[in-house]
Amino acid sequence: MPQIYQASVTAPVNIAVIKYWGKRCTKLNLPTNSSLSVALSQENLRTLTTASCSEQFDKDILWLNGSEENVASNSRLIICIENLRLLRSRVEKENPGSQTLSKMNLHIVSENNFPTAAGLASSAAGFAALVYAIANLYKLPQSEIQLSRIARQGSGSACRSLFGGYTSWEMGNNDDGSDSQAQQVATKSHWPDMKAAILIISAAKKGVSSTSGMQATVATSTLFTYRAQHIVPIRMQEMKKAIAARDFQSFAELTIKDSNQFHAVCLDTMPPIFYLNDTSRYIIRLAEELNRVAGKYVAAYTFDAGPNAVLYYLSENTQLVLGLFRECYRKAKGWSSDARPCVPEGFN
Ligand code: 2P0
Repeated sequence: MPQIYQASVTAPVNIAVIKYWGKRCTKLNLPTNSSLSVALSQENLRTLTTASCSEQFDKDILWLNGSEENVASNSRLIICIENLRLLRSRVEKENPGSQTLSKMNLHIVSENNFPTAAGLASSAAGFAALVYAIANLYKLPQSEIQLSRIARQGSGSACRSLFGGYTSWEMGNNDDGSDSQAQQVATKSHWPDMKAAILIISAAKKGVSSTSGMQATVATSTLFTYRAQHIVPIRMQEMKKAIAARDFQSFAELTIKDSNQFHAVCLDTMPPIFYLNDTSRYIIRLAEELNRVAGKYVAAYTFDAGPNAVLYYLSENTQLVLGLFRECYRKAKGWSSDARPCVPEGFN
């Protein structure tokens, strides 16, 4: 019976506080601006992936949350696997006695510990876990930074899920993507008081996918061009400084402004893209009112390509922030039946 080789890893969901939106090269997933994210706790949100290979497997197969995916029609998945096989074949060439794992078919089993229908970004954790699991299976010498260039080609935001804590994706300058990679800015333990909560407003699948939404934005929005060239580079520096100094006031202001600008850019796209709904805007007003009454930033909100909110707050304000949002959730109309008031999160 041929041997089965196997490796398992987990990867966290990441939520950007400086948003990635726009590609300068769709083939290599090269972004038009750098971005920065926070990895959420793996207790509540993570992808667990097991990669195995064997001479007895007759084709590559991926099972995603129990259902078989068609690998042959998933070009991004194929690119990731091909890149990893190439690196493994180099290892085999340099170590003539080693097993030729690069020639065997792969079986990949990937599961999220959160409902896929929760409307939360799962492709980032998914591609990060897949790349890392195969890299471990192949015992590749490449660092997480180097592997992030491969995960990036699966899904842009996936490159940031190879790290815990605070991670930047540096857009790079090269046309071949060799310097478009993620790196850790700070560990989770650097800022122990930082907390996050997710407010699941709707589990519905988003109307416009990120990939097609950003292409429409690149083609039609002038605000987008200004943002990418003149605003994000400054915000990236300011956000790194805020994190290094554990300065919640600056962190919150930048997070809120960048979320709102990302949605303004979506609105500036032709035809306009609406990811926020009435409940999202209600949450924005509530957080703004909370901060106004407190006279400082207590809760920082951010929204990705969908209506669900992520709130960042300091542990000293947990009762205040979660109490308010839970209370309002109970009373508010318009929260869909699959909504959950909040899922308090730590960080990975
Ligand atoms: C982000 N988003 O920085 C931004 C904010 C959504 C809004 O990264 O086409 O799923 O696979 O590279 O990574 C979503 O985009 O898109 C995303 P692809 P991806 O998190």
